[in-house]
Amino acid sequence: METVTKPAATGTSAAPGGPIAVIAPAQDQIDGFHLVIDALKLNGIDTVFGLPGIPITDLTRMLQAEGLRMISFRHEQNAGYAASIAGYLTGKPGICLTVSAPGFLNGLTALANATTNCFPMILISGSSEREVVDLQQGDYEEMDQLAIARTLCKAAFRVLHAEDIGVGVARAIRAALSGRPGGVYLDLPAKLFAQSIPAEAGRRTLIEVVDPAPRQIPAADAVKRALDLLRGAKKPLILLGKGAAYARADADIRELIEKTGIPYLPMSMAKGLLPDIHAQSAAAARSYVLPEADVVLLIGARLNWLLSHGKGKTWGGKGHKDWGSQKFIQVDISPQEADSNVKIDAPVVGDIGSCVSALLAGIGANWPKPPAEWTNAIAERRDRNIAKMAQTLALDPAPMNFHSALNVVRDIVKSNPAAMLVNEGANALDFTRSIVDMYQPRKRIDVGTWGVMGIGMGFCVAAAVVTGEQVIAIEGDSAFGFSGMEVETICRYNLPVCVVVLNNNGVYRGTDVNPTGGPDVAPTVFVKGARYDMLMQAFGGVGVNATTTAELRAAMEEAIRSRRPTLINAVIDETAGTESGRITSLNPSTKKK
Ligand code: FYN
Ligand code: ADP
Repeated sequence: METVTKPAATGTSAAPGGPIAVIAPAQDQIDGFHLVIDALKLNGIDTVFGLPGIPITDLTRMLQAEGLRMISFRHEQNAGYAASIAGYLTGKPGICLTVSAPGFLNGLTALANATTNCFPMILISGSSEREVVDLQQGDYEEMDQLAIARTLCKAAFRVLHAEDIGVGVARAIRAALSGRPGGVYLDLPAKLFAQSIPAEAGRRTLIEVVDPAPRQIPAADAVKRALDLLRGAKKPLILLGKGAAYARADADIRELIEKTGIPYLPMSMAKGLLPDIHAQSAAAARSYVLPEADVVLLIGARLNWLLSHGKGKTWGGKGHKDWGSQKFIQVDISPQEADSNVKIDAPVVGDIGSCVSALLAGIGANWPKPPAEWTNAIAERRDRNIAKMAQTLALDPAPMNFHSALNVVRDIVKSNPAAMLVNEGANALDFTRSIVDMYQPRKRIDVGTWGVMGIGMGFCVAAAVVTGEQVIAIEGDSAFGFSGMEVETICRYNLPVCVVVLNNNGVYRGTDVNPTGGPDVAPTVFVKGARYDMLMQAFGGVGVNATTTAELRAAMEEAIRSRRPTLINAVIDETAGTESGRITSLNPSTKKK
């Protein structure tokens, strides 16, 4: 196929201030720009998150000109987080488009986080020409991005020739979605965009990926082994992870839980798969059910740090490394996940939809309910915890603390169950997770497996763009700072986002002092009485300073009624909160606090 490497004057031209005119290649030719765009469109991609600059600015213009939503951010990391959660929420790979080298690196954190969380995402970055990079001749933003990306994501590809763009995009989509979803890097050197090839031949090189996430049917004997173990359990427990939420097998998962009568524990992003107020939820008896359960069915949840690696005191083990007496059944699409930390007695490998329907088929009608001693003991512990929390929530101290402020959020989410909830911070995260009940699947999106700070505003933009739903973001004041500038992006696209910054003047809280007595504040302390609400006003959004629960409630209700970009600076008692929230123990210290 004859490739025109000399740029055939494709691209854009702009009289200053005039509309951008996209110069399409000669009628019978198609250029790299449009092959990339057509390949994405052919595969149902309608939105790209990114940040214009060399060598992709024209591509961002052409994407918009060709009818895709090109959502531009102020920092690539936020565009990457947006793409990753868009992938989780839509089941289609989220696309993040960046410039080369520093832009690519800024997007890389989000790509690695997507891979860690099993979110399908493709980071597409422009890059320097191969021959210059390989000779390290100091090109503009020279970097071997493919080699670097490979270490941090599920797969990485580079396209050098226009006729390979179709295959490149197809490979990236299939890698991001098939099996365990994850992050993929697609490297597009600058010269590729201006290449043009005969249009008809070019279009024939494009691939519409067929069945990118093929069902993976579990082996019948694996299902039987799992059911035999579960049937014999005296204290069975079902643990739902975000893999179960991602799998979109909501009805089957609910039927499995309700038909068996087995108590369940949702991990943070699985909250809402069944309403948190469900009678079989053991969320409020967590530290009772984990060590007590005798058979645990993990559905799309890994026995990683969030589950104390399946061992230690959390699971009734004597010492830190001692296993408890549980037997584990693990439903996961990744065959390598089983035995990652402790023995899995019944691995069920396949996609969760197929696995749960196979388990349901095996359960049939007369499945023996768990012994009442077990379910009553859980109910007793849960009700005690709920009563204790209700007492605390009923208090309305001045200034507000996490409980009183989040009691307002709890009511607002209850009356707006379809709203998306974005959540990050330390105390702001841990208190919200246990205080704010969720009622629908895939509504709570948070820091996930890495406990990463900075997902906030990127997640807000993506959630609003791909769901159209109202978005409520509960942010610690430190966490908000990582992506705060994107409130301009939220205003620019006039997105229905209500951000609540729980402002206690610092990282964790605002009470640390400089032990030397010197002028510098302590490392964890911020400007006292900062007004984050004024940041939103700066870009035409609504900013409210709330010092009482009544002001907070009124501001949130107005934000949701108006669907206007809103930031509420909720002034929290600076002594409220603990170091690192509920994971203080992860801080190394010579003597345990
Ligand atoms: C939970 N609980 C409740 C409720 N829900 N009580 C009453 N009502 C309700 N609705 C109880 C629950 O039974 C626990 O009490 C307690 O509240 C805490 O529950 P949680 O939060 O689910 O469980 P826990 O023990 O904190 O779980 C450990 C963890 C979690 C590591 C999974 O802390 C977590 O996900 N942390 C993420 C931390 C993170 O990533 N931070 C960002 C980085 S911070 P008991 O059963 O009595 O124990 C940077 O520095
Ligand atoms: P959590 O943090 O909520 O406990 P994790 O992210 O640790 O959840 O675990 C998610 C697990 O779900 C991963 O091991 C992943 O392989 C698995 N998973 C994701 N999607 C699917 C799916 N469609 N079918 C089966 N397993 C899945």
